[in-house]
Amino acid sequence: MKFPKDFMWGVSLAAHQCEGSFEGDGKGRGISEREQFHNPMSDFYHRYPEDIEMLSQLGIHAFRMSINWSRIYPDPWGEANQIGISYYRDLLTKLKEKNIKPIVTLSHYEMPYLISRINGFVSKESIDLFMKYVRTCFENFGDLVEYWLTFNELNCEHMPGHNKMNGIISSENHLEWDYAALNNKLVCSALATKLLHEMYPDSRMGNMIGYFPIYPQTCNPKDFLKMMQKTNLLHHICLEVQCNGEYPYFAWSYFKENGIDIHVTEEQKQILKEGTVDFISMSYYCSNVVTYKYDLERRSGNQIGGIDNEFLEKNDWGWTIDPEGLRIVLNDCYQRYKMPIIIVENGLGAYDTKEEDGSIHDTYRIEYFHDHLSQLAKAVVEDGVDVFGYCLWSAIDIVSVSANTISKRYGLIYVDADDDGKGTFDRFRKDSYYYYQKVIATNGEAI
Ligand code: BGP
Repeated sequence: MKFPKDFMWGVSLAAHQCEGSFEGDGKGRGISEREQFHNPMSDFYHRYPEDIEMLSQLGIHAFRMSINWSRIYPDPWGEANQIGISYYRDLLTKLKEKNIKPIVTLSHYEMPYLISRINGFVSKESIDLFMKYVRTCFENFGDLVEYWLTFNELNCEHMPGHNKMNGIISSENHLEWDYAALNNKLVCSALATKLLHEMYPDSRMGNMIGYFPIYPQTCNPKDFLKMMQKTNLLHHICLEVQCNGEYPYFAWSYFKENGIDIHVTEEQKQILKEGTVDFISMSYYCSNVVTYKYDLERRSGNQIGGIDNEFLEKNDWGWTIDPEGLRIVLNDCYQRYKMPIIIVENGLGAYDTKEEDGSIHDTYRIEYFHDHLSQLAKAVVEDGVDVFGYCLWSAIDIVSVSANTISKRYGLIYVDADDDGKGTFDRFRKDSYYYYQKVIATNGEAI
């Protein structure tokens, strides 16, 4: 199947999972604990010219990356770090020289540690601090970036237990904190969108949602209702606000039922209306199953909870492998919001073995991409969903968020490093690299 002529084929990375170099060059400490244990991650901070060269040979049109806030503002109340600015400017310039369009996430699960002083995004002060950072990014990189994303997987960040992603270091969990932080981030997202449009009218802002289908366990209407409620809560609060500019009715009912005050002001409601995004971006990895009999809880066998799906295979970490789910979520999302969509993450975490000659035969990953891209093609070509790009996860091996190891590998390019942060850090192309190279060269015909 042939994809539309201008379809953007790309790859993804996130700064805090690949850069390393947590200290030095003026960077401040980031909130992520991982920083303490896995320096130098994939050493992307030093090796990015080599990585961009290898990615350019892959033939990609787009590179989805993130900027590390604590590299730009080690202290969010202080001065900008010029070395950090030069670093990202150089990276973006190199991409431009290779004719690769960057898709830049402003906040991918990372922020300066010092923001925890004000309890992170729970505090309204975080909005000013974030916007100061955003303005610096737009002023310094705006001429090199056409596509921006606000917060990575914003819908996942308000799930209980994700304090750090909101800049909260306390181990206490409060539902009200989760939603007050979400509200402040939604306001940041709207303000960033408005600012981008003012400064660069031709640039475009997208949101980013971790989009996984939730299936009812049976055809019992009670299970269906449960599925609908979970889907609304997990996916559609963020999407409704970011695409349509206001909280949906089911959000208000949920807040009321749970005694949550999100502290949204009338002025903020107006900002949310005026700052809707230009396109939707999403990650897609797996699906979940729910039943009315018990609540969605974390269990082995699933990414974020739910119960086992007997019809699906799983990877070594228990994440379901569900290519058809991708077609389902794309149709569901397009039908509801009628906005252009780009997939900015989709990939398989697996243990890889490097042979003595440096080859890596990751046939399982090729199979995963083949199956998912086939469903993507059906969604785009047969169903007519407006998907304008696909960036797979990940460009090179990086440290996994949930496993906190590099041995859960996703990359098309192998990084010779182990879970203790030891190795040569040399890069090796996996078989999946050559597979994806053909897919791009044939605009999807070689899927
Ligand atoms: C997404 C995150 C990514 C990435 C990916 C794979 O949720 O946006 O940062 O890490 O999942 O997950 P993991 O690293 O946990 O294996």
